[in-house]
Amino acid sequence: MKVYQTNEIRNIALLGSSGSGKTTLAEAMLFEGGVIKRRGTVEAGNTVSDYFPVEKEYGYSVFSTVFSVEWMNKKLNFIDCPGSDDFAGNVVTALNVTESAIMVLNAQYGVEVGTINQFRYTEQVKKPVVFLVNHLDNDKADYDSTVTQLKERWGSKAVQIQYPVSTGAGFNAVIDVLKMKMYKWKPEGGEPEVLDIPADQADKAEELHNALIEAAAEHDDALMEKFFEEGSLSEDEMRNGIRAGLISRGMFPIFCVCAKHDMCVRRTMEFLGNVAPSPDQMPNFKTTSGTEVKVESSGPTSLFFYKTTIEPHIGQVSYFKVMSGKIKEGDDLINADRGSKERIAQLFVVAGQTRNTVPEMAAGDLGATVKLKDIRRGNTLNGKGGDFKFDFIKYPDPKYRRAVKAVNESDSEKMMEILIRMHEEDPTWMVEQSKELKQTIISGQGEFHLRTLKWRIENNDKIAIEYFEPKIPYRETITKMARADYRHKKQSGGAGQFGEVHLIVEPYTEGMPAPEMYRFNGQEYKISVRDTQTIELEWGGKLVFINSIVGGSIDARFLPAIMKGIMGRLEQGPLTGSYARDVRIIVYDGKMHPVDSNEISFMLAGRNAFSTAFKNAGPKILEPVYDVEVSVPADYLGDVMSDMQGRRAIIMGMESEGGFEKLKAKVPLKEMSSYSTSLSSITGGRASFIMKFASYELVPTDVQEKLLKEYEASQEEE
Ligand SMILES: Nc1nc2c(ncn2[C@@H]2O[C@H](COP(=O)(O)OP(=O)(O)O)[C@@H](O)[C@H]2O)c(=O)[nH]1
Ligand SMILES: [Mg+2]
Repeated sequence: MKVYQTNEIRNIALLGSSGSGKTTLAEAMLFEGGVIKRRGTVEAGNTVSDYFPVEKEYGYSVFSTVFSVEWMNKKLNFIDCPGSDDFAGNVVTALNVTESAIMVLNAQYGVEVGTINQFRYTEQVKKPVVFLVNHLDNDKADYDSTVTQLKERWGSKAVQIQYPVSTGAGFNAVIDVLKMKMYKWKPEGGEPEVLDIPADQADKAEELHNALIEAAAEHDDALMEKFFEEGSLSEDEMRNGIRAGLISRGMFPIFCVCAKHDMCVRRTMEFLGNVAPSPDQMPNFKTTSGTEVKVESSGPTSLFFYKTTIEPHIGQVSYFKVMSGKIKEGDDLINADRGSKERIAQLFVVAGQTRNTVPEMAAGDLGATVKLKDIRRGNTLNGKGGDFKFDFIKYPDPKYRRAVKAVNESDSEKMMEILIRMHEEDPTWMVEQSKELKQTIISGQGEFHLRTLKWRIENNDKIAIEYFEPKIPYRETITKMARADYRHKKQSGGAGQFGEVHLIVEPYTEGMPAPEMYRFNGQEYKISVRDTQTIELEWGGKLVFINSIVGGSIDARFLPAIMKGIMGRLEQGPLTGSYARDVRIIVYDGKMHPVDSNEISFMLAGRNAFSTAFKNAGPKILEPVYDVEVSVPADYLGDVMSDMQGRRAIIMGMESEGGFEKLKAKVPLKEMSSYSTSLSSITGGRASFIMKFASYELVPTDVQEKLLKEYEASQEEE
């Protein structure tokens, strides 16, 4: 392959709901580009894009696949992304290293929740979107309703550039109102016949052509002026206006295609080559230090590694974008994140798992290399004069978690290694060895996402693992003040132990006044604050520890031990062994023994005095509550609402948007355990949700009682 310059490159993410036809389209483009001699099919499991065993097993794309096609002197780099929201991490990555996105739609279903989800990701990174309506040969295809749904949601920004003469089994022609030509295909697709628009289509084509001219003129003042003066624009001027509209996201062109029969695929690639923005036509990237980096080959060499995979027989393949400068085979670079030196022994243009070497790549290009010594996804490698570091990809928050363990204890370490490696491959697979829950927790985007991980570990690495319900990171706190004292006394053969602590506990609230006087059972306790320590607890919330000892009843050297005892009890709360938080403690009195008092005595006395006081202070369990947002087609709203109400949800609001309802609620994490599965069964996979930690809230009394019983039972088992 020749070396393409920045303005000859187009980087495009292939998006769209599962089954909309992205992988089939990729296959047709690779075929038309001469990269493959025969088109495979998803059904036969022999496509270029779905080459991972798990993808063949499921018949879905699970990982994004990079491939390049040369078309009309342009280099089109595509990233075919999985459609399921469970694999959103791949979509977010692809959108960050490409300049525009094709959103494939299935003409049978129109705008799906998958379409909306993936469109949301394009909004987050402000990338141009071209709508491509596929499956036009399907008898249930409804192009007009699809266009109506697009306009309902995106208004006049959704502009038709093409429409099919007919849909269903007879589909073989498209009217293109940019070119003002009809494209017609033989059953085998491929090269079209380019014909004049037939008379019976002339009015409709003219109307859409004028609408397109007007839309194109809108995005460029000079074109607008020309349009007002002359009432029309040339084809090239329309292209420039459309490109400006794409880049500003003021215009989302609508195209037609039948990927399965390879119809209108060439025209789509032509449009991308002619109109989609090249890397240097989009806003500059920012480094972690805020420096703006222009995508130009005259700049210092800098590669950003956005993806790594382990491939059979070759090991790690590392995918990069040339952020600045040029890269040549044999170049030595420095890893800005890890400091290590790397030689780029080979440069590859990839198509799935096939790789072809190229001598050089220009700024903006997408390439791959192998056998790097010390690379991680997200690293930047710089040549001389380059000291850039990039970290611009923001991954979606996890929304499904499971505890995991190896079926055979002896595999645990290996399992951990693999899980960390998998996180390297898909950053939305997050693994954490939770000290608090004493579990290894995997979190991801959904049940399917974690099931895929399990499949890979069991089939590729031959390690059996099992998932189970993860514990909930509850918290404990108090709701009123209480006083307690505790004497720790031990007389055993050797040294004795003695320590007595008197303390008051009360709920901590930000900005509460310094303590002065307390009254318990009619007795007054005057407080004279000698020292206050405010500790931000690593698990959230605060501890305020006040020394109000007078008359030396406890020597100051024992206060750290008392604090240590209390911290130990905060780490393992008195109610259910969960972290306790937001407590103010005033140690106001105590007793010592000249010989037997020591640190351990006061640690234990402090710990137990605190426990007792805590239990008398209206102790409550707090649970993590999440803000949940569900996007659901209007006709499923009722079912989703009642299901939500069964999850102790507080509905916070609702918004309607183009036939979809956005439901906002606050829901305890406990109730969200397998929400992705339930939601998908309630709505037939036509809804989706996002969730974000909001706050800790008191659990209802019945839930508290249940948790206390469960904890007691678990203690008896131990
Ligand atoms: N009839 C018809 N089927 C198609 C078309 N494009 C894709 N398909 C089928 O739709 C299914 C999903 O296609 P796939 O490319 O995997 O979709 P993806 O999930 O978006 O990658 C497969 O069975 C394809 O054969 C098309 O234009 N017409
Ligand atoms: Mg696919």
